[in-house]
Amino acid sequence: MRVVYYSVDQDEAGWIAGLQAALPQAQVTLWHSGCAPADYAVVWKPPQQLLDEQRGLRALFNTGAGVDALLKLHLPAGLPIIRLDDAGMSVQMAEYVCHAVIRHFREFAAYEADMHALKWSFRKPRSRLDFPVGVLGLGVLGQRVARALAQFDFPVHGWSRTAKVLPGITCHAGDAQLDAFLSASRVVVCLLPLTAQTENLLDAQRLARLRPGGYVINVARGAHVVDADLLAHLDSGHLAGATLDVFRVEPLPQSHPFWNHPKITLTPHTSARTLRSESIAQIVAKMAAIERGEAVAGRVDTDQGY
Ligand code: OXD
Repeated sequence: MRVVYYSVDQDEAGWIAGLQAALPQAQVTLWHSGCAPADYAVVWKPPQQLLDEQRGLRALFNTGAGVDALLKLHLPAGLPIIRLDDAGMSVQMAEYVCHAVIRHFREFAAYEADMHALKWSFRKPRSRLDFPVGVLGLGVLGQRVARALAQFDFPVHGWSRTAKVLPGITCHAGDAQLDAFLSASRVVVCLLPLTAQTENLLDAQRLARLRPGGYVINVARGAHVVDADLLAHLDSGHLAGATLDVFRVEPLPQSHPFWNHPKITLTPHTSARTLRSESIAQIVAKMAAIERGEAVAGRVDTDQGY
């Protein structure tokens, strides 16, 4: 069995060594133009050329959570695209989002500023009932985040394309319930896949529906949020702040106004990193299942876009 690996920004040597150790019978190599035909490809943001040349693949594994970059390519009809399901990402996402919500709710940034000013002063406790959190996207990551927030007794709303029932979460579904979901939320957390339907979803009109003093957390893709509309709502005071991990252009250009905005906290697309050994174990188990002719979880529906 032959496996090719390609990534724009992961540690190639570590991945190839890890895959080779987990697949001693296979030949694992870095993909390059003209390399021998492989049975499986393990990739992150591959070039079109890889797909054009590797016509005999039995499946292609995406080593990140989102498949939007992959689905922009011309994919051979019928090629199974398999994404990671969880592989240690959902707990990281839950940590990141709970940290951002709690940092805002408990005003920890202000307490840190007070500490630097040697100031001993209390802020009035706020009621978490006034901080309903809405999670946009209830896939593996969104469900874990929603459950984690509910553990802290925040009222949690969830929104997904198709209806879901999740204990302790008020679930909304479809376009018809999006406005009700946004109006019920003060904090909105974006965990949606990026598709033609979800691009620019958080625009001026939808952000206006959040409760006054709203807060935006984007850990999905930069293109879900209309940058200028977010800035306008932060500047008007309708929104109290935003924590952003993802951007339309990454790395975020130094001239972008998000960098210096007093109400924005940002991180460099790090909310849930691909964990190499967990991911390799999952990919290798799925390859073995495919070899046995079994169906595997995490197959991407290329028409839906996730
Ligand atoms: C992603 C990832 O899809 O980092 O954004 O896995």
